Amino acid sequence: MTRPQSLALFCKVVDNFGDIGICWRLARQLQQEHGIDVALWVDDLRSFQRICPEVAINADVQQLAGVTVRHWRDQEGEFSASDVADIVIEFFGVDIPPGYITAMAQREPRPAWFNLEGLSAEEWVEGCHTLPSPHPRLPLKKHFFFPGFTSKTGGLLHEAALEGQREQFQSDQATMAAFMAQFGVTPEEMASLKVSLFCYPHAPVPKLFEAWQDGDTAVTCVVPQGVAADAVRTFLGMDAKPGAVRTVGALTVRVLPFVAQPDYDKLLWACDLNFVRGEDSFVRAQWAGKPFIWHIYPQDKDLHHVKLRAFLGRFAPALQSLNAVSLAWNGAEDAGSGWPALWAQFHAEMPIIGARTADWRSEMLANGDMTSQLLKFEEFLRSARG
Ligand code: TRH
Repeated sequence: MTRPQSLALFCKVVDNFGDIGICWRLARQLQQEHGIDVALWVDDLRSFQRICPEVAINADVQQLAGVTVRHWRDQEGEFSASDVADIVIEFFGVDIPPGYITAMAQREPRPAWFNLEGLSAEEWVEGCHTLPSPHPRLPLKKHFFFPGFTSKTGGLLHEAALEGQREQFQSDQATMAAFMAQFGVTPEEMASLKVSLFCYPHAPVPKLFEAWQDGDTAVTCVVPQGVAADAVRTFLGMDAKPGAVRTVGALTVRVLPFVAQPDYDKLLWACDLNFVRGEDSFVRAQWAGKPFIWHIYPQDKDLHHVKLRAFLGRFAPALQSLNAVSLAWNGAEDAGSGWPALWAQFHAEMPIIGARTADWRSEMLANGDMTSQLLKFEEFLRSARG
């Protein structure tokens, strides 16, 4: 039984950076840790460039960190069986080119075909993880693969070297200070409560800013360019460009550039509290081991509130201040004018929340990393086929 040598990963950027953020992380890990020849097909190179500045936005094909990046346009009729990889992954159920699917059916042996789904803490995920879905016409079977928070799901993306890198960075104050200083963060700001802010535009940022500004604790909020742009511009009274900074009361807001993906990890590691969103930054905050607040991607009929509650129920059902701030931040409960009290309770409980986050990280690591789980499942399917 030969091990898979090649893999094609198809990614459509629906919006924002999570789709390409996750696919780029997965592609690099497959290549670097498992020696697989990866072709990453992506339709939006401009978004990709925001998280990976080395991306050339006009290149049809380019090599980046050992991965072949292909600009996915409307390539059709260009595929033969020999173009098909050993493993094919469609991310979030994107429609991969019909010509490629036809070529998959012509290939011997057939490739393993996965639909890599979005992350949710809901219970039904365990029942759907690894379910097959036969093609209606062709001799092909696709399997659903769900990341998740339990041992009955595919786990979370986590690179083998990540823990060591984080521990080294966090144990060295000078390295952390130098990292933050490149964005203008001063020693005085380093000594304050450092908060990174990444959220969708509808988050109640002005309420939180008010609570911080009127509070007793010096807070430095670092916010990458483009995030909560209206609220940040209003607070600053000027354009929210990298380097812009203003202090009002106990709060300093400082705008950073939108950093490359590996630096975003360092930002999370260097801060005392992280506001994150979507899927990928949400997972990275869990690995950072610092208290975090999740702004979930909004969905119709408030389905995201169900998902948020499912996560909080697994992560920290007993931590009241964390639950209250998370629900209010996501509009699942109305905090009204109660933000100063919510923040004060949360701030007081930050040591317990931090300890829980570190325990949670160990629990999540014990589930195994998603990339290895995916390859194990592929191996299982191959051995079952004989
Ligand atoms: O950008 P997002 O809102 O992406 C979302 C979610 O993934 C959502 O589930 C999906 O359905 C939707 O896109 C289409 O948030 P997310 O998932 O955290 O992705 C952000 C990526 O950007 C992540 O890889 C971290 C990276 N990043 C940087 O590289 N530099 C930065 O400065 C920041 C703030 C983020």
